Amino acid sequence: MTLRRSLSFTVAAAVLTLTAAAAQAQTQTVTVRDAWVREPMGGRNVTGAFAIVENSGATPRSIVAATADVSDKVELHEMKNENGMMRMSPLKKFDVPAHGTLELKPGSFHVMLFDVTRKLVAGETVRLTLTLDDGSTISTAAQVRKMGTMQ
Ligand SMILES: [Cu+2]
Repeated sequence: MTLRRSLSFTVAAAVLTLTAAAAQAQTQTVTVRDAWVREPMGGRNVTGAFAIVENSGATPRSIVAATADVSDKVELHEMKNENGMMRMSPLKKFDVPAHGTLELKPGSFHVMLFDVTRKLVAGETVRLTLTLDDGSTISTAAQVRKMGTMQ
């Protein structure tokens, strides 16, 4: 009797653990890869961060904020060609479609870092954290690269 009771407790605990794991896996459908930061030009302290964001889930998600360990002023930006002029404007969010990809890249959507607190040299890494609309965050190491090197 005692053995049977302890067995059923064990099974219940295992089921709870599995349920928790499944719930966690469900919230982690958005992943970030190939994150990089452009080495600031000419000693400036402003630069852009880029990455590929993938959503393997059935729910559209959006990125609503970003932070970096080298800047206290980080904005979500879009660069667009307007009448032959490249213009940047801040956005409130980036959409990551269900079963889709959002590419943050030069000349398009990007994360803008202002007042960068230290000199960034190619090869170093910056910690970049994206906040999703469900409140979860994704932290990634973004490699500093010189402009024009896309490897
Ligand atoms: Cu920008």
